[in-house]
Amino acid sequence: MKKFVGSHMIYTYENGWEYEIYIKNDHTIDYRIHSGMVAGRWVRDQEVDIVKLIESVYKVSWTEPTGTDVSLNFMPTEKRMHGVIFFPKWVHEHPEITVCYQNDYIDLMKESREKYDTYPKYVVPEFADITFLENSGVNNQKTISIAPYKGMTDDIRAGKLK
Ligand code: FER
Repeated sequence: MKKFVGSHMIYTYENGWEYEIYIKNDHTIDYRIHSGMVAGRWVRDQEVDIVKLIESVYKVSWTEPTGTDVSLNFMPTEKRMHGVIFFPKWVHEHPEITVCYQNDYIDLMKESREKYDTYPKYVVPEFADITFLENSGVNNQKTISIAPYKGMTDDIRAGKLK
């Protein structure tokens, strides 16, 4: 796990959705969503389960306050990952409610998951190419500290956002 913790990655799913994740420590992630159904959503200090499956293959799994479940398998040496996202019906129907800095809207997420429908879930299983990979250390508060904007991932890849 030592090598994986601290990883800051950007990846593009085969459906075109672009995501960014920072493995903050062995049980916490920060992330930003740059394109796709919930583009603009960003989250810090999400509790997750992280395991090393075999050499260079890591699994990150968690459930969101929205009720969305996520399980991601990273293969950094191959620059590939595979993710499965299990969206409650309501997130698929009202994605805009979840597009925010979630840390400031936890109560709204919890109210919405009770108010709207959960089933049937919308399952999105996709491979992705990792387009940026860097280790920014453990518990770095600066790695993911501002809202996503158009062109941000290009700036990160160009080293302009340090
Ligand atoms: C990812 C897929 C989904 C990811 C986060 C999510 C950080 C979260 C989705 C949601 O809460 O809506 O690859 O990486």
